Amino acid sequence: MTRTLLVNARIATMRGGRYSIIDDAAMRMQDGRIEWIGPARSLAPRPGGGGEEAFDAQGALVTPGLVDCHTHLVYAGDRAADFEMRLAGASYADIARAGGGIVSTVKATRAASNAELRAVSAKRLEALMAEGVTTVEIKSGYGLDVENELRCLRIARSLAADHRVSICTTLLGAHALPPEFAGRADDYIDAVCTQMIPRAAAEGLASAVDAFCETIAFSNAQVRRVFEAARAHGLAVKLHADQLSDSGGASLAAQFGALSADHLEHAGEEGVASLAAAATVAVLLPGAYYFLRETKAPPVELLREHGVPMAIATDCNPGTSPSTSLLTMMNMACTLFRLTPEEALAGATCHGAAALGLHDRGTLEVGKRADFAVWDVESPAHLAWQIAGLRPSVIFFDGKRRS
Ligand code: DI6
Ligand code: FE
Repeated sequence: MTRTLLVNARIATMRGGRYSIIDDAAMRMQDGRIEWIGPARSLAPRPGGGGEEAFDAQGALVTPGLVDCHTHLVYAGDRAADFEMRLAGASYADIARAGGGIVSTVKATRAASNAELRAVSAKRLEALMAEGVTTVEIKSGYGLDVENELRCLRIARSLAADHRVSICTTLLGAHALPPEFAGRADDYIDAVCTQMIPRAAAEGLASAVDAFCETIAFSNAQVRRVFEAARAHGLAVKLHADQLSDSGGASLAAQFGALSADHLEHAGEEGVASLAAAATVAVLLPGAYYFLRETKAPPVELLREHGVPMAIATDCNPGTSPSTSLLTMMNMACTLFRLTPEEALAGATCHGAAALGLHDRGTLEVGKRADFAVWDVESPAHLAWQIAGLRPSVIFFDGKRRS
């Protein structure tokens, strides 16, 4: 049995997604769960006595462990050449014709050995963890055939064996059309629905299914089929929705009770209202917006008005958001999307957890997981203010000190 008592902390519980501080707070933990939290002056002696290890936060800010609820971090190769071409004025289509784009990452990923793919993925995961991330979602989507999609999910899951972090996996078979199915998108969707989803479900490799709903990816009708198959196999759904155009993605996600609708730059009021009605989380991905030099920001004001929770994530992927810094995404959510630092913190904790359907974390409350980060800063504004360089001084995962 592990018993720990955190004292002398300024705790931002993030309860209900709201920011408020308990000054001079204490938090008692047992076996990875929070047993008691509140002002130190109200702390009663442990019932029945018994020792506990004390950790003195020395007045530092304590937040829930960060949750990165949208990453594609299992991939091989890089896209630096695409980046240079785009800087020189090439379009997405030019890049694809020159052998770049998503298909080049699929090629590199398929060619990588398990050990190689695991090693590069572990590095990205470790970079996220160093900034206080204690839960990460990892999507497949660069295998694009049954065996490679399942392989990427297996590698993602295996990372939890030697990293002290929670990993949640999502099957994104409907990410792009693999070259061998050129001109046969419906046949590929058949393979996703009749092979990938059933196998991922049967082998317990994914807890959710995602798709890229876009003119350059899959249509609403195709996504609907994917979601129906997910539902039939008891898997939750999420959607890359309205990133490049308003294609009704937000409404489609809501219709299926999706955990989250992600990107949403082009979502309109109808889509936002449907997200609110379905209690679907909006996941904002400012890294992709920045990297693609988009000019249309997601409808943050409408999301606020309709009370849709806004999560923030890295979207870590080689093509549109090659980042492993959730803190930088918090900065960008503030500078580019005009979130407040408190909203950004809620987005990287409480709402990030909700976007994964995980209700045992993301806030610091009795009964929740004792995953938290200790920061030598004053306020959420200090967390979101810096562009790179900030690290928590201490991270606890599952009630135990990780650093
Ligand atoms: N939306 C994106 O921005 C990325 N995937 C997606 O569904 C692009 C991924 C890539 O270009 O490799
Ligand atoms: Fe993505």
